[in-house]
Amino acid sequence: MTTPPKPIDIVPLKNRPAWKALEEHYARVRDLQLRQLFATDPQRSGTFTVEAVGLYFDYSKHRINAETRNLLVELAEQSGLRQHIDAMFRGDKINVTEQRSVLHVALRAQKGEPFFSDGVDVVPEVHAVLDKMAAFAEQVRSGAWKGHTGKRIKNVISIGIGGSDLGPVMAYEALKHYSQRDMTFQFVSNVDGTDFVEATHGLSAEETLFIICSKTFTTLETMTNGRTARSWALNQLKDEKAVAKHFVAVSTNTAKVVEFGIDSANMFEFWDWVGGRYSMDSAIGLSTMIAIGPDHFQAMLAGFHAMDEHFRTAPFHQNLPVLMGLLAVWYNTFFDAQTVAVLPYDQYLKRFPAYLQQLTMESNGKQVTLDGKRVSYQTGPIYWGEPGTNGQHSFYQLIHQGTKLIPCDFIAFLQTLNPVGTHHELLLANVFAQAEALAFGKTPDEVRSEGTAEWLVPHRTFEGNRPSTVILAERLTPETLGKLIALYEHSVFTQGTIWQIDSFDQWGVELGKALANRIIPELAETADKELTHDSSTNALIRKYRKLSANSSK
Ligand code: G6Q
Repeated sequence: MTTPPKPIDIVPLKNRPAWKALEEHYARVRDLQLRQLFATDPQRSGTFTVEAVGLYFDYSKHRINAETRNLLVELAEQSGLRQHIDAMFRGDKINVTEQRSVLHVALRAQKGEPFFSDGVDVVPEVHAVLDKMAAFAEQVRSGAWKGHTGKRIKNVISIGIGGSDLGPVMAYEALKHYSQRDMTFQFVSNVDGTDFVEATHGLSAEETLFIICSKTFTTLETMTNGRTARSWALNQLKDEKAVAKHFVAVSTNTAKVVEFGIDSANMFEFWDWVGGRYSMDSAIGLSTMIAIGPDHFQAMLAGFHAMDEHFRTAPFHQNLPVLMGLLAVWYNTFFDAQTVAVLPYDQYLKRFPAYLQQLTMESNGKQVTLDGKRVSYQTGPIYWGEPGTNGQHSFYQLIHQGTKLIPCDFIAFLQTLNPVGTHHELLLANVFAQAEALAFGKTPDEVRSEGTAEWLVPHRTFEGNRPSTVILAERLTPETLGKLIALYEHSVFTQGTIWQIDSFDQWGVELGKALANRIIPELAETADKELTHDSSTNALIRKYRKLSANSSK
């Protein structure tokens, strides 16, 4: 593309009246104490809790008052959020730097509900691929799909990286309870050969199906792992024809899939209007569908869709993704909080924070606005986290008593999928207690009243006033998972819209890839060949050459 796209007609962030009002407001409310806010308003919990789409979203333990919320909502309006949402759903090319529509919402559209990209309704294609996935998934699950030697498939290995991996891994772990237990599911992403070797350890190629997931089908890691998988399988099966029964592909690039040796009949398509990190509910989720079955997959899509509709239609002050996004802006941009901790109190969600790291940080880790100007405010916060209660015995110390402000998202389910003794009550008591402890802390006088020696009082005091959201759902189901993911997707969208950045490109991953491609042949060259990097990089390459020369002697 040689000409830049039309400039976006939005007032720069710091010139919006609501922004200016928020700056003044922040100076007045930054020292508000949650203890006091709750003490003076017995209704506070109700005022700052929204129940929608089956989620209970309690944001009362945030350092805000009603005016803060109103100003943040005004900021969203003045940032063109309403128009931007409409533009996304309309299929406008809101991924400005790549000139693409952003239509992951179409992946979960119902039959007959149209979504357009370049004037074409994409929903019939989406459903055609979903049907093809369902037929294939059923064949594999039932054993009707046989491997080259006639044995049924017991092991599925999904090969991909980034957006073509993190979603499927997370979803498999999250929905393991619903998965077909006589099959194994593995995910290989890292170009480190260990990933492949460990995933295939002890497996028989006769019973193994590889799904090569790559939007471009050119990604170094995936192609390398894909080729290794091919050799591994053919080494055991000794017949090129076996590829047809043991390899399928998910991609937008038919030519490259065929070049790799996979029949286009065994390819599941998706489209360039689906961003990698927004693709887990496209054919990239084929492993998820094989694991949990087409009906559960459909239920997950229905969950996504319910949240999409809520985001599209609910007034902003009751709109869960909008509220979540506005709170992220409030802390990140005004309080200068650098991170958000995501703390799911459910072991099945152990990969959820890792998944969200890509979704949030690849989307909003940007330093220029849509028109290429350097931002003069903080953008994307760092997202991180671990499942509860494990984190309590490790990094929570810093959240409670450290010098940094870390807003937390607690996620919990009222019913467990695995009722064992009193485990679930203990789990829930802990999540509720953590949010309470963070918000209200423990004053020096309270510590003293317990008989603590004076010298220990400062160490045992909890300042409190540490903000958190508590998100509750009834049960972890495929549908709930879809809702939770879409909640974060649209929260990211809300933040990106306010900061006026492109949440859908990822130019920041390019430089490292290009430099690695330059270094790959240099590592293999003879020890004395001239290197033209900086002195540090040159020394690292020489160190490798020397060591690999010694080890090959
Ligand atoms: C996500 C990114 C990135 C991408 C991977 C894999 O939004 O675009 O993480 O998903 O680089 O790319 P391929 O699917 O093309 O192999």
